[in-house]
Amino acid sequence: MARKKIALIGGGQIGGVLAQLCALRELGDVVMFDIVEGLPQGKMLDIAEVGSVDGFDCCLKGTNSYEDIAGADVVIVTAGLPRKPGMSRDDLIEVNSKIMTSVAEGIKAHAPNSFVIVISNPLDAMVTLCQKITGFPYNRVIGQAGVLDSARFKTFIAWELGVSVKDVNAMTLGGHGDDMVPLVRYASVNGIPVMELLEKKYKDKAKAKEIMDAMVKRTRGAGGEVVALLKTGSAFYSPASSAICMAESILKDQKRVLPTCAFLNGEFGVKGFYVGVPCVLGANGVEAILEFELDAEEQAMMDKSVAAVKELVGSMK
Ligand code: A3D
Repeated sequence: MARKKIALIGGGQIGGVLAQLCALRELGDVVMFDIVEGLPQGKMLDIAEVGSVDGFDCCLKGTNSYEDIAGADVVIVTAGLPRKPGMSRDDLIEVNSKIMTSVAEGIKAHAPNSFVIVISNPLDAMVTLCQKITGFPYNRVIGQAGVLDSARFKTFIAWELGVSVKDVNAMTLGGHGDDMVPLVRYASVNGIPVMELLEKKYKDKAKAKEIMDAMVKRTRGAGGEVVALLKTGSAFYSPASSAICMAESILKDQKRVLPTCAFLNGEFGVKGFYVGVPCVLGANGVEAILEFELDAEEQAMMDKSVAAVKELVGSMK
């Protein structure tokens, strides 16, 4: 049986970590495409040369030609500019739309049967554009945002409560912007509601709410917090790990339930837009969208987030 093949479009900061993670986890053979000559070739050579140290068997190839992505099972797109301090993700829309247009055409022509995971920002708009241009079915074109936003939320909860992050469960929904919806009601430590634990810790409901509000705010601004510290780009380790988790679920048919930027057809009251919701990811890409009742406050936050996504998508020329 042939090995799986993963194509990475964009060989920058995130692309490099994606390639290394694919190799370390032996997810399949990897080809990295970038328009800069030498960059993908150099990065892939660098990673390939530690196969004996890390103990992985896979072929790693860097390329400037789309022909090399032929036969890819999964394509992960990071081509595009990242934010600089003071920029919002939406400021990238004009330049990254042009890049995404050429990328999607390349994928359509050379990897027509692939599953595509988009990471380029502004995420919700770039996934929409990628699907439109490739014309691939919606279950095969998704975006990574929610796995990372949720992971950030979980991290802050774990730090606050002094527990292992492995025992924290929490999720964000909505668009990948400042209006994303961290779901406080469902945040738990091994099933114990986080709000209950905060109220026990502080013996004060108002204080517990204040602490949770601060974690929600930090989650919403977490990407910007990293950008402000790095000054030269945005987060790259964490988005790479998050996308690999989604790719692995598809490649290995794990059917993990992951917050995914997926096309909605009425779910959560949204029709015709890509928005972050919990999805079952397996061999058929998005195999199911797990819909559940939002309370009035959550629905209002979701509506606000979706309105921002609609405005963003509408602003694409
Ligand atoms: P960076 O290190 O600049 O890498 C981008 C790469 O894209 C560079 O190597 C470019 O040469 C390449 N590129 C540019 N144009 C093309 C093209 N037409 N075809 C192929 N490659 C091209 O950025 P990065 O890796 O840090 O970030 C990549 C993208 O991910 C940016 O848009 C970020 O804003 C975005 N990002 C998303 C998240 C999410 O969670 C959604 C998180 C962090 C960053």
